Parts: sequence; C-alpha cells; structure tokens
Amino acid sequence: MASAVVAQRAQEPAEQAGAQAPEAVIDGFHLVLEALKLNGIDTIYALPGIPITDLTRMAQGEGLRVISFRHEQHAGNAAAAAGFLTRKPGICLTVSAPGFLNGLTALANATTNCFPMILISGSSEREVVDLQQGDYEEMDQLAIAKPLCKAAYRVLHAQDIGIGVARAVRSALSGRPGGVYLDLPAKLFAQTMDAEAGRRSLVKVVDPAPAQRPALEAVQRALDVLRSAKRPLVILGKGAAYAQADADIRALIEKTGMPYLPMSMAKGLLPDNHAQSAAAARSYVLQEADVVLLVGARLNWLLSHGKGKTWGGTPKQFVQIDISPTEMDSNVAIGAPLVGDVASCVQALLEGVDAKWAPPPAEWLRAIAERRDKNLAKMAATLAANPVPMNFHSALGVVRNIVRERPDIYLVNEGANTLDFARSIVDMYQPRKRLDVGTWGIMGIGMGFAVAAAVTTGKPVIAVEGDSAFGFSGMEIETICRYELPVCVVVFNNNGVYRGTDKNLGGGKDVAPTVFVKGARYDKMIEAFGGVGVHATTPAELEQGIRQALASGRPTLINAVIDENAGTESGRITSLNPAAAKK
Ligand code: ADP
Ligand code: TPW
Repeated sequence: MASAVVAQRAQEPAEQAGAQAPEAVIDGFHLVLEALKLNGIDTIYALPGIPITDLTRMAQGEGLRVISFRHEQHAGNAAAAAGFLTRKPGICLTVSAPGFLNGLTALANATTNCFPMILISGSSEREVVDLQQGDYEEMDQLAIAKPLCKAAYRVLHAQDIGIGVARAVRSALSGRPGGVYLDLPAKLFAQTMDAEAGRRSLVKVVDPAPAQRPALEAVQRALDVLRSAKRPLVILGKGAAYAQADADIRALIEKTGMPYLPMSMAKGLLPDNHAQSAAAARSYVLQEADVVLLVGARLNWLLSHGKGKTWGGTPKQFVQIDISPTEMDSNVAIGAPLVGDVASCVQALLEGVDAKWAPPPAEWLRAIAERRDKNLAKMAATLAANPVPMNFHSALGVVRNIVRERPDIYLVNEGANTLDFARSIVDMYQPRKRLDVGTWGIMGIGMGFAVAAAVTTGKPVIAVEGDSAFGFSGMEIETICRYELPVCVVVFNNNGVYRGTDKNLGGGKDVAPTVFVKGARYDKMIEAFGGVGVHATTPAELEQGIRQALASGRPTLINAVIDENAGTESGRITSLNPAAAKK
C-alpha cells in the first residue's frame, strides 16, 4: 500500500506545523489499481487515451502487466480468453464512448460464452452526460452496457472503489461466469481520500465462485437415469473445460465406460485419441443414444437444440449438469437436472459409480467403434493426399502432426472451413488448449485470444486463421511483435470469405462481395514489425515454417496458400444460409 500513497496533503511549513507527521492521501487511480491487485489481478489488456492514459502508466508503475492493443475489441477478447484460462476475471480497460463501444462486442461475446471478464471504461461527467450537453466522448455507457452483460456498475466516489471492484469481480466469477461492465467517470480518478481509510475501504472477495453442490435427490435421480441407459453418451462442453475438474471428469468417463463427445473447446479434456471418444462417430451417436449426460454444454444451435433429425427424431433422456438452473428445459425437457458446479456434480456422480456399475452394452460400443474406425480410415486417406495447391486437409495435416508432438501448445482457430476442418482434423491432448469462435461463431477473436494464451501461460500459440477471419484482428500482429510473444499465425489464404471463386452476379467490374485481392502476401505484413514472414505453398514449407517458429519463439506469420476452390460456402453450416433454408 505504501507505494500507492501518491501525495502528501499540502502541509504547512514544517516549522509551523510542529513535529506532526504529514497526512498521506491516496487518489482514485491508485485505489482502482490496489483493488484489482488485492483481488489477484496481475494483467490489464488496454488501449490508452483520456481519461485512462495515466491509469495504464500507473498500473505499470504498480507492477501490473499492461498489454496495450491497437483496437479495444482485441483487448476485450484477450481479457475474455484470459478469464476462461485462469478463472480470474480478465480485465479490459478502454476510454469512453468509442473505445467503450469497441470493447463492448468482446464483453457481450464473453457473456455469451460464459467467460469471466470485466470491461472497465473511463466515462464523461455524469452531470453533462445526463443533461446531454455534449461532453467530450459523451455517452450513457452504463445504460448501453447493461443489456449486453451479466452486471454493470458505476462508481462515483473514491471510497466506493473497493466495493465497486469487489462487486464486479464477484459478478464475473460467481454462478454462470460472464462479462461485467465497470464505469469509472474521469473525475473519480483524481479524487483523493485519506490513505489509511482508502486501504480499509478495499475489499478482497472471499470465495468468489463457491462450490455449488447438487441436491442428493438430484444426484440419485441422475444416477438412476444413467444406470438405465442402453446407449449412453456424455457430451462435454466448455463449461466442463472451464471448471478445471479434469481428473474427476476423466475418472467418471473411464469408470462408467460411457462414450463421449467433446464440444470444440472441450477437446483435450480427455485426449482426442482416447478409446472412448465418439467424435469420429458424432452423427451416429447423436442419433442413436438413448440417454445423454451433458456436462457444461448447452443444447443450443451447436447441438441442434437437442431435437430433430440430428438427434434421430426421437426424444432422448437428458441428464444435464449446469451451474445455471434456468438452463434446464431451455430447448427440450431435462429429466434429470443436476444444478451445481461441474466439479461438485461430477464428484457426486463419481461417488455413486461403484465397482458394481455395469459398463454400457458391448453392442453399443462395438457399433460406435466400427463407425469411428471407418471414418478415421477415410480421414487418414484424405490427409495422406498431397494436392497442388494445398487444400484444407493437407495443410491441417501438418498442424495435426505438430500438435500431437507438442500437446502443450495452444491452438487458436477461426474462419469457416478453416474452423470446421481444424476442429475435426487437429486432435487435442490437454485441457483448455483450444480457443475458438465459441457460441456465436464470431470472427475476430484470433489475435486477442492468441495474445491472452501467450501472456497468461508463456506457452507457444499457433493461430490457424481463415484469411477473412484474420482480417478482423490482423493489426494486432504489431502487438504480438511488440511484446515478442511466441505466436505463430497461419493464414489459410484462399483469396476470400469461404472461397475465392465467386462471381459478380451483375457482371460488373467489382469483384464479388466474398472475394479478396488474389494472391495476397499476408506474410509481408508481419515483416513491417520485425516479425518473421513465411510464404508456404506446400505442406513441407508450412511444416518448416511452424517448426522454426516454435524453435525460435519469434512472432511469425505464415501465408499458407490454399486452393481457392477448396471448402464450401459457410463451412459446415451452409444449411443456415436463408437461401438454403428456402430450398
Ligand atoms: P459448448 O459450446 O462447449 O457446448 P456452452 O457454452 O454452450 O458450451 O455451455 C457452457 C455451459 O457451462 C453454460 O450453460 C454454463 O452455465 C455452464 N458452466 C460454466 N461454468 C460452469 C461450472 N463451473 N459448473 C457448471 N456449469 C458451468
Ligand atoms: C463478426 C460471418 C462467418 S465465417 C466468415 C465470416 C465473414 C469468414 C470465412 O472466411 P475465412 O474462412 O475466414 O476466409 P474459410 O476457411 O472458409 O476460407 N462477422 C463476424 N462474425 C461472423 N461470423 C461473420 C461476420 C462469417
């Protein structure tokens, strides 16, 4: 705290004031920083400007790491990913109005994905904003943020900073994690108060994400349903990954012998080559399973809302573990809801799985294994082909082999085909190593997520990016170079959104809306900032580029040339296009 004492109240000359010690005061800037530090925050993802420039400087002065971005959305995405990886709220700091709005997409996306983050924005003076008198960057930020996040607070007085930060931290982490907005008006930073009273006003949040144990009868009901299953299936979602209950989740799956499917960010909770993984027989198990245990996975569009053709047309029995009680019955009836945190619920189920627990019928496991082996053989044949130019498979085969050798590296992934193919081709072997577009399928998370993974873990990161996807956050390669982060960006360059082959339907001079500059050299971009650029037209060149990046740890961008005819419109979700729905 001593270092936070920034001023001594103006004193009478010593001889007039006698021998009294000068009275120490602390300002709003330092109260904010001390409150964050007290709650375990060590990094801030930011973009400076009025009124928070000094806050970023002082944060560095106070020993916090400040990662300064080129656009607030990417600072926000980094904060969100840091929250997911560390179970501490990721902090994004922006200026008012436009900076705040730029950060808001990331805040809403974090909330949608249940990642804990806090967007802290400086704001203009309340009196002027509320009378709409045209202040610098005037905007009623609190009102705008409210519907887009889990909670939103404003602090007006220095003595409330401690409580404000505590409320933000607890809101982000407790129950279903999510995004929180904290509004700090410019005037707050300059307010001062007695340093000792200031210190006492800070709040260290105790047990921000308490264990929420499921009710005994709910556990019994769930065990009864699971025991009755002829064709059981477990689906692991990113809530399971977030919970960091890795050993118990694995034990539950192995002790019950149930086949499982990982959702994309739950890949690696158990290694993807685990004998019980049904990922390569996904369509079959979704159609045929009779009882499905959902662990931190929602029955949203990514799981076809739990009904319809994907699910074989017949209602399933569901056991659902989720911390949010209202997630139950959101799409279909949940016969055995287990409301609680994943760690507690899985532990409770495990206690009921004794030596007498019967494994799933051999017939079910055999049917899955048959389909899985057939599909894996098909994929192996596709991966072995070496077409010129490269296609998604031959390029991703390289990434697949490298991740198998280096399961500790992080994989960030966005795009359409680039995303869908990478999800099925690149096996993950460790929990929380895969970060991607999540619940919204949002483009633009790439560089922010890559920065967060590198900063929070110090591990190498490979970001596999569609060329369109990369464009959303591409300028942040300067950030990656500036902080010398071990990030290797691989741009799958097929000359456009989805593909590069569309034609202008009007026959005019403009290219089609989905088409980019042909043969663009994204590798040149990173050279402008001192990073390593690689132009790769073959799997061998791609492999060499990635291996060099991993060996050197230097920021690298590989322009991987992909056949512009490869892939499909919208990747695997072509059917969601309105024109496809009309057919
Ligand atoms: P996926 O897209 O991987 O299927 P979702 O984001 O749809 O995953 O679902 C994650 C779910 O996990 C959310 O419903 C959320 O409430 C839940 N969740 C998050 N953290 C926990 C936790 N610690 N314990 C239980 N449920 C959790
Ligand atoms: C914020 C719509 C979904 S996927 C995609 C867009 C623009 C890019 C696909 O092209 P890319 O990938 O990256 O070259 P590939 O592998 O097929 O070649 N704006 C936002 N989010 C989304 N999802 C979109 C637009 C979209």
